[in-house]
Amino acid sequence: MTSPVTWENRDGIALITIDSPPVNALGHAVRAGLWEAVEAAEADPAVRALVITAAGRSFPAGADIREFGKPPQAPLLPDLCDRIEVCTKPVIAALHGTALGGGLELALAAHVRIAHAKARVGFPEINLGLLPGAGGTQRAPRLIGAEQALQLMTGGRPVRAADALAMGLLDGVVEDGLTEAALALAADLVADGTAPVPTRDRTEGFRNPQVYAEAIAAARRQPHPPEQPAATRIADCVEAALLLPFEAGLAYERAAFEELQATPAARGLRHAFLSERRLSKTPEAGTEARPVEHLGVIGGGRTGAALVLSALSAGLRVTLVERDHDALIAALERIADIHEAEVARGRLTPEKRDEDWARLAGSAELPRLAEAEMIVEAVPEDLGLKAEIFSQLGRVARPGAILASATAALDIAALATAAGRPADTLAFRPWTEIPRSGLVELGVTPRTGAEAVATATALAARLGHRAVRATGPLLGRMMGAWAAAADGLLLAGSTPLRIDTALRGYGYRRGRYQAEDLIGLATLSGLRRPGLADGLAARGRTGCAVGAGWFDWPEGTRRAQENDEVLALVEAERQRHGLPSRPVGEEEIVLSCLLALIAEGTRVLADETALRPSDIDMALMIGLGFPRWRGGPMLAADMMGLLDAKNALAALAPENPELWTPADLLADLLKNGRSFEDLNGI
Ligand code: 3H9
Repeated sequence: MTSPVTWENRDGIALITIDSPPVNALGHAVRAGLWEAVEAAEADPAVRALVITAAGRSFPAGADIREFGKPPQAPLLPDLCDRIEVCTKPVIAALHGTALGGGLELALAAHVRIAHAKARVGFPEINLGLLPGAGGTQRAPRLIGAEQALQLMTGGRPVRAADALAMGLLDGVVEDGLTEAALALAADLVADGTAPVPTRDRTEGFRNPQVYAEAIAAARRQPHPPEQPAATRIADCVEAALLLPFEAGLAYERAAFEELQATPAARGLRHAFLSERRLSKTPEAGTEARPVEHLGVIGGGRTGAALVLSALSAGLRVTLVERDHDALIAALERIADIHEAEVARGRLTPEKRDEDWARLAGSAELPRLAEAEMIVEAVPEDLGLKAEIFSQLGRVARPGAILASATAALDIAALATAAGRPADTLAFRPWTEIPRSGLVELGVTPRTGAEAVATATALAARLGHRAVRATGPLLGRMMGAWAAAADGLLLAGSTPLRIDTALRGYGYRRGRYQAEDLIGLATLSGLRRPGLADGLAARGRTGCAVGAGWFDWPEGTRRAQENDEVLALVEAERQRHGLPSRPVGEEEIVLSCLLALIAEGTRVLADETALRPSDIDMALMIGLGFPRWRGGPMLAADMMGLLDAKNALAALAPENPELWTPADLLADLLKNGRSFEDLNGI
């Protein structure tokens, strides 16, 4: 097998090139190749200095995340960095693209660093629940002190090359000709004859120990949310850089890295990173999208208005169609109000608002959509109404226009038939329940064409959303199960407040009752518990976000009476069903809601609604606010152990078999010793 690392002698300088697309991650083959290249170049008497560079879009963007959790293979990255640092000939790192994490650590182990002006460097490990584990916590503070090192490592955001140069992390920045500049620098160093100082022996960052110690203390005082378990250990390691000899500091960092790597949060965050990228690996990936510059939206309610706004914001022309003149005026006013509120908050300039508004047209006539390249229908969930709209669209839309429905629940195949354009019809459902959630569910039928999926995926990305491909309602089903479990706990004796508090304690962005108003509560509950649904629906929309005010959310209002009203309703339901009230603990709340998601997840997989478990996890993380650091319900099932999950579900099944019985897939996985993770592919 050819190595992803090659080197050549360029006038006495070894030019070492890493070539491992897409981002030159420091996987085993790259590490082994680099080690060999450094050994060979150092041993070669014709070589006076070394330049490490990378082909393609970037200097290494970090360690290879896909290797984490697997047995490590030598040479390990920290050892490779040490090897580079002790090289007896000067080593220059030439950085471009995104030199992140282990990539930056590799550069820090070199003796000199030069970067392209457009390069960005940083330590994003904290976003994976980790800390820089290849010497970064020991070398960076030696160059730039504790305050800036901590900012880079606990903030996780990369900085521009110019900023890195200003702080002393880099030694030079060039606008052009990076490799030539690095080779020239190497030649100068050789000519100069003075041996470069390895980073381990640099002390600029330790100049003021008191300032250094204050920065550590300040970092320790910061609140550390559970999704960032590494923050305190980063402060410990940066402190160790000052207090311990270099080798001991490295050992301290290594132990902290390994400890963090084994935490469930690191596993969850790693899973989230990979799952997010896996979303785009669909059967239609690689198909060219049709251009969409003009979007038609039918229905200016909550979903429709949100779509119009995000499409305008992305620079598209939009035609909004409503059923009549009055409805159109109301919808346009709704959009204008949101625009004005954005301007008042300073999130939109008046000029941009005017530009957006100029690209918006409104009409009460469907034929006005004849020029639109994609049309999204977002009217209420009524199959008859939607089928009528799609049949009209089949007649008026231009050939090749993508016809989409924002339906969360209905049969898209029936709409495709009504339109008479099955290859161009699909569901395009933006999930707007969580503000700025950024998820679009694409519902495809066996007859949906690849170009339609590619076009809808591209539009979702342009609107700033991730697209999850499904063959039917995915998130709606998952949320229905989650809500039904919570409603069951309500009837068993809990309260909206206790349930929401427990769910938020687990890490959900919102509780079940914060996320829904009473109508939503009734609708979702109606999937499984008509009694409660009817009771709540009869009261109508008496209060917004039942539990919201309890948490002092800005958009919520605390109206004790409304909550009392809900409690009274629940009590009446309890009595009607002859259910005793019992204490329900936080753990039970969290576990029940999770198990309901797991059970529904097995069904969603078994009937092939979702492509893979990690798509379900991602949909829940983005769309429902499931805690990212817990990795989603299907990973949670793997972590809890599938046998335990199956037994816990079996214990609940008699209460509501429809909700708690998993698909046979769960038993099959158990029988074959497999996990949900095994179904994710690469
Ligand atoms: C670390 O370094 C630990 C060390 O301190 C200590 C070790 C001992 N590994 O995001 P994109 C893939 S921890 C493997 O779509 P973009 C990604 O999966 C690491 N693969 O592109 C995707 O693959 P595919 C610290 C990686 O332009 C492709 O590259 N580093 C890695 O929007 C394109 O990715 C980080 O946390 C990786 N490290 O963004 C950086 N990185 O084509 C994580 C990317 O098969 N990476 N891939 O779907 C990023 O932030 C972004 O990917 C980056 C590019 C900004 C680089």
